[in-house]
Amino acid sequence: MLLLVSLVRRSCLVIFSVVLVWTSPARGDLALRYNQPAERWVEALPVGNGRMGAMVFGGVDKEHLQLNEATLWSGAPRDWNNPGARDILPQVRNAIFAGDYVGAGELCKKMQGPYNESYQPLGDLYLTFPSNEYVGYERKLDLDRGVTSIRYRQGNATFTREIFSSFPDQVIVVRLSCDKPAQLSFRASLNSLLHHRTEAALADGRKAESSSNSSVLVLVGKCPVHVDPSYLHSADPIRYEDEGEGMTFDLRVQAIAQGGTVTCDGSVLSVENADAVTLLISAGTSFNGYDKSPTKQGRNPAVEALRPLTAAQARTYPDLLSRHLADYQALFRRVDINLGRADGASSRTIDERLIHFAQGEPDPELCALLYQYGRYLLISSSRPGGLPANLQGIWNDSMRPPWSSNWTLNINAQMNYWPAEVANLSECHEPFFDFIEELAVNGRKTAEINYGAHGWVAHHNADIWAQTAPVGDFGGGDPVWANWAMSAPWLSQHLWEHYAFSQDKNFLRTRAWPVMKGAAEFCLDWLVEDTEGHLVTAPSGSPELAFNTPDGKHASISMACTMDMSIIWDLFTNCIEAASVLDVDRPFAAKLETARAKLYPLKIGSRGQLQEWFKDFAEVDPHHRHTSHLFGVYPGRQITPATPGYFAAALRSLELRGDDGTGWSLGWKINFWARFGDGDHAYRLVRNLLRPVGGKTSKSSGPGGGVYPNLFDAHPPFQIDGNFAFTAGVSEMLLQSHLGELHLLPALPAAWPTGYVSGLRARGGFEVASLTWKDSKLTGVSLKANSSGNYRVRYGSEAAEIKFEKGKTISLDSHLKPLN
Ligand code: FUC
Repeated sequence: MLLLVSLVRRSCLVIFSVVLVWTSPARGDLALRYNQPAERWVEALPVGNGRMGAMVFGGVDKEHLQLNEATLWSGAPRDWNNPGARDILPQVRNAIFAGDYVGAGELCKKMQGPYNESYQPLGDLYLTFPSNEYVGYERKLDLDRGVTSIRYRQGNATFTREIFSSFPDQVIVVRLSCDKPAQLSFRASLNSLLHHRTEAALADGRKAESSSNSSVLVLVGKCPVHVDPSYLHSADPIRYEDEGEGMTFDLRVQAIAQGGTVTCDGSVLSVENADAVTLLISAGTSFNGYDKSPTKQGRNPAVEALRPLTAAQARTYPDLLSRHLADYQALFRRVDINLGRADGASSRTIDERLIHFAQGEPDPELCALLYQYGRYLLISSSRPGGLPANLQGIWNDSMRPPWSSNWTLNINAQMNYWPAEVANLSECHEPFFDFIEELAVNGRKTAEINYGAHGWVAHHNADIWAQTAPVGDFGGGDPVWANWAMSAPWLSQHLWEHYAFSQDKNFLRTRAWPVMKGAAEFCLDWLVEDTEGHLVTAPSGSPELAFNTPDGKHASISMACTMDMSIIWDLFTNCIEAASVLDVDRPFAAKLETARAKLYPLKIGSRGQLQEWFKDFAEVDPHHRHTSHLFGVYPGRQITPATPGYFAAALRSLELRGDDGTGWSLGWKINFWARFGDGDHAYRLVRNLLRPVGGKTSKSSGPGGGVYPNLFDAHPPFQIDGNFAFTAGVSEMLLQSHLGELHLLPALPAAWPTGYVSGLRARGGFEVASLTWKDSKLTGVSLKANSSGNYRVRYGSEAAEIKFEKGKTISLDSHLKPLN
């Protein structure tokens, strides 16, 4: 019991004094450590600046950096809309209303467009050294510095490599050094899976005439004009047009040596007897925007690569490093988290820790590490001015990556951004807003051409060209996923959430509202009345799950799936609130209120579960990875303790689905259990998500997802959304703010009895200056508000109105003493 309780009982307005400057306790050990080089890609360590990424393997005689550039994609803008869809839509609806769900699905195929394009791997840098004999090997990724490093000894010399991807300088930096002089000799070469050639260049970019004055190795290449998705079995999945369309690129590596010599013959860059070497890796592509041909209207990739390289050449290594640290730590150090300690655990390598944790040994620091790794990955894969993190963030070594490494919009792309606001990386959310605005432009055409509807629509998949039509190659995609049309309202939630956390009305007015309103306009046109006067979506599918039809068949398309209804409820509710905050479009908001009241209602099924479809159909796969019908629990706010019947039914649905699933599915379930206030059940999913998958020393210990040795989330295969959902989920266990109040420690598991967190953000414009707990009880909290006013703060079943002052940190500590 806390004094907070008695404050509520006296129902007085409490004005807390402004005190407490939060001094962060020493930051925990935030490194992923290994005592051997990576053999496989999922053992290598990622660095990234939002645009340029590298997977660092750390081999002693052969270092390998697998490189990426976020804008390198196959294809070009094209017309994917399907004018024929307009005539099919009424036929689909007739079939659905007649109960012919299989027939409706078949008809849906006729509304599809082409498949989306694929994210492409840039290339590989190899460094070959004379000797593979070593002792004292250590490889690590230091999350607090955003630097990966390798250290080993050969004879009496200690060699060190430090690698980071700099956002301020837009290059990847590799520093090789040794504690003895003239010991660094190696050969560097570049390769790429894409069509390419290499050449030598001078430091100023001109082509080198002789090897002796060249210090830059250049690889120029071209992407295919089309790459089929990995799941498509086709005769000709990768198509190039050598003289025609296809993105071009330029990758260059420059060696700057202290002592020794540097030469480049056009295929190998050689360094001999140097004391230390800085390699600068730069890349540019001809990408010039989602709506521009990368050949006819493209940028000059050589210019794009040379600009940052020229600027970086003029800086010393310490300068490059300190600029990187200043930029990176300004974001990363905003959140500090400690979930407790277990003796000895953190001194082990990650591979060992995963195994011990899976065997039941406590390792709360591993949970905190994975939490911060999610933040590291977001900072490294999503920066203002760039593209949003795709299915693999920015790290991909394949020309046909899983699901094209695209933006899959029925859960995955949104999930990538769940931690952005709460885990205090709001800026990293920005590329997603830009992308959503592009989809809104293209989606307006798709809505009009395909469906004769206002507003904007997007479907299951998007690519760098902001593809908005349903994919499937005009009939080849399964409508269970391909025809899902609810991306626009779900994506709009992200802009609203940015406002909710930041209280930035200018953003709400100028950027969020047009996107939200356009999505709502589409929904108003897309909804039709059923025979009882309810508004339903038709066609409608619950991603990506089929149901058993009353006549014993499998189908996926019907009407008013719960997810559709909850997403639209969410959008309309957010729009109504936005119109009120901005005092705009009141008649439109009134229309939305009327429509919201008529939405097909949520239903409770025969097993006490929240119905997934408009009828109580049985799932073809009762343990399916998607839990779409629970959108209203998370990330929505329709199903809460204020709707106890639906809340209980949703919880029952989650129990029926079980505790397994793909990586991202496990991550979503952490968030659900947090919202259900069950910290121990959320922790069970935390444990499942940390299952070791497919390492050299670790075998998959479950049927579903987990993490690889480099802590990349395993769908499997690697998919980054599970990493981000983990960070969001743990945040949600410690702080919630979706119900118009700040809820402290809403789902603390018994496994984390003592800990603290600082830097989490909450809707309403709050930031946690500190939150501490001991013996599973809240022991201290101080909060900072970005506006003045009263706000409710809850701990357990008790709540108090707190008066906040703009910009001031309010400590509640003195009011949290146990009463007895
Ligand atoms: C959807 C999911 C898959 C995977 C893919 C990228 O199709 O059902 O599990 O996450 O997206």
